[in-house]
Amino acid sequence: MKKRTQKMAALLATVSIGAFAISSAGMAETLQDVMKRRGLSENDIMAAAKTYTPTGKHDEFLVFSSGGQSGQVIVYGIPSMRILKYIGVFTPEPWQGYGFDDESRKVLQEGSKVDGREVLFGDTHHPSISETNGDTDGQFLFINDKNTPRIAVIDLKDFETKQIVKNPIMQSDHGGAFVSPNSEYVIEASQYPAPLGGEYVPIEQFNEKYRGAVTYWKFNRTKGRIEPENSFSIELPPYSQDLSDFGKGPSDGWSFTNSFCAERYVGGIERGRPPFEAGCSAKDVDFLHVVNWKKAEELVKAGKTKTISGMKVLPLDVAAKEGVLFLIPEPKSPHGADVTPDGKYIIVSGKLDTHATVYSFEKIQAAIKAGKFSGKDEYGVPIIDLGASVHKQVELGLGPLHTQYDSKACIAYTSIYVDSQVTKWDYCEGKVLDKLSVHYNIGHLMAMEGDTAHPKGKYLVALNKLAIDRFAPVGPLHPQNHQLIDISGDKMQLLYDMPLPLGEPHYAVSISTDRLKPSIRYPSGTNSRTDEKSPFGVRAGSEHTDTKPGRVEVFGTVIRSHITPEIIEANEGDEIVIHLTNLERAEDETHGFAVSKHNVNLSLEPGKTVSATFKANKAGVYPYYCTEFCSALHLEMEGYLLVKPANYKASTAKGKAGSSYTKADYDARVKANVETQGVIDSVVGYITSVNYKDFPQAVALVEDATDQLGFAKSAKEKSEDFAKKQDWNNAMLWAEQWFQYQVKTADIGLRAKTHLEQNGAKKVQK
Ligand code: CUK
Ligand code: CUA
Repeated sequence: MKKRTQKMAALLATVSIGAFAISSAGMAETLQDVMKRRGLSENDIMAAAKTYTPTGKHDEFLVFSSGGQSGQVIVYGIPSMRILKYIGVFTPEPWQGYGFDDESRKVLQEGSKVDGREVLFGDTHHPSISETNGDTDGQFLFINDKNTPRIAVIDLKDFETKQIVKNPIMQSDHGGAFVSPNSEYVIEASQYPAPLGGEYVPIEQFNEKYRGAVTYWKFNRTKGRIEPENSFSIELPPYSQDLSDFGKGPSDGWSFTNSFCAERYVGGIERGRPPFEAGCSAKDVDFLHVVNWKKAEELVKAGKTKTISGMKVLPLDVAAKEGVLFLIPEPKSPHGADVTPDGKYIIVSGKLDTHATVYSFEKIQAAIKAGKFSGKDEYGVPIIDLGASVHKQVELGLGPLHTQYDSKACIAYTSIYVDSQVTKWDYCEGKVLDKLSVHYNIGHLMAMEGDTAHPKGKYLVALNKLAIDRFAPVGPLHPQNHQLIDISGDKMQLLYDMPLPLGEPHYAVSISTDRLKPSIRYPSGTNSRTDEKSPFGVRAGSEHTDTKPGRVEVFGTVIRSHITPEIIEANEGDEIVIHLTNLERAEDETHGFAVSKHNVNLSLEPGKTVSATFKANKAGVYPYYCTEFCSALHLEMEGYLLVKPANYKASTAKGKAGSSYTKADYDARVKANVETQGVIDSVVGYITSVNYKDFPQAVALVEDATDQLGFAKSAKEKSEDFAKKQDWNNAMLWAEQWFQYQVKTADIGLRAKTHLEQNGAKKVQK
């Protein structure tokens, strides 16, 4: 017993000598020595200095990267390139309990149940942050799934997926998710043409019956959800629509979607036909779709739509006739359509052309007004003359793809796929300014807030398709490679290679960290997936279990370091429903909950209520436990699910669980507790002797410690009650529980003390 108290004092001592220990270590090597030993140049040291982020310092920008086929979103910081989080979106993610608790499974299943099948992966391509006046506002994140056309809504208050909407008319998508300047709509354009609504039509009727489409999903910002009933689509010709962008400023109210395979070619290698790749690139031009979505919105309101699979669709002939849809030729198999920050131009690059084409919105409007069309396509859509709408065409390199913008006017960066380069150029003047080689085969690239009305410049990330020789080999499947580039000067400088172990990420978006205001806890008893109070949340002391034939329903809680209840009894074949509420208020005090040999793994962040429903299909003894190392007695945060066989008769055999204790045990425990209280008092003495109230982090820790001390007090009272009744067993056990709360108090107190010492707390006059 004495030993534990001594340990506590030793712990306290290490806190005060820690600073000395650090300064005495590592004196031998100089910076030059390290450079020599590791073969680093001065340039390397400069790059390191520009990215290295010391302990405790935060990144200037956060990046939300597509996680590709992993169906997740990857969150990392810039300039450190440290990964902060994977957000489960279209795929179950066990650590966050995503797809394992009933609440999140509902979100996932709403999006993953497709015609009776369950699709548990997503090919994520384009994330997009909600915008206000064309600038990212940090409230919501959207991302599309190319394979099973869907859009997910992630709330950036807690970085959780809240909603997945399936596109009922498309069979694949690509041109999403991108938001209108005030996030009224999230756009999703189809990729591979197919009959709208998913019916079967022979491929020979491709031109007649196969179609593309673009969907405008109505976003309700107050609710934080997409409203399918207020969303609409526009039917498009069966060209392979590719990427979309919304206009802003002068071009607000319009959207732009490029396409490839305007040839409408259908391959069939096995039938002796040349492959898709030949037929889809045979002609010199494809079409940029120019859409007046505000006008489309009016026509939808006026009832000019047909309904396909519950979706309001503006028919192609109506869109063509009513001035909603126009086409402009674009050179050879383009990829990317990126509106400039001022909304005056749209840049489209041809994958098989060395040029980027800068379209002028003003010229496009003039041509439309004058009715100057070079003709119509087979579906009656007016075609605007390329020459009449182009501002500049600039030769950028082999295989230009995507474009991002700088904080400096007229400056753009375009990824050059075949040359594996980034080209920096001036789209106003049509001049190339700089080129930087990257490794290898860059797809998208991303500048800080580089697709908004006010890009921040500073850094650029190249999202490379291959990693080949960049990292230590880890088998035939290589990591992805995101390369950080400094764009603050005239010349671009490569700073850092980050391997990403999830892929393939296509696009990423960034935001100034200070624009994000995520919460650190939920109001107690919250269903985080609906943002509402859970009907299953309970407060401390009102935990209970409802048992009915065939069903056991538990309303429990978790808090350092126990789960209530600790024993759950059921019969073989019962349905078990466990609702748990995390009673913690303290930051980062997440508990987990897993049940032996069952597919149950929950994550309970402070305040959250989650539920698990499963079948106890086999009799046995199943330990359950907390999966997060939450406190010194984390391993003891455990319990038993006892599943009795059918027709089980209670055994008459005598049995015993645990040890028994005497008055001497109790007295020794109490004595040790009193000494521990002395340690706690000294920590409290230090904290209250300084200006801790000026440190919000310390204030939060002190609040938590006060909570724990309150629990210690009530355990102490219980032990004293039992002592009065001379029930030494219970008296001793409650005295031990009293000690456990003291340990938690001391642990938190020491954290506060360390924080205050490291952040220069000052003595105050009492
Ligand atoms: S895409 Cu993959 S590199 Cu889906 Cu935006 Cu261009
Ligand atoms: Cu709670 Cu470990």
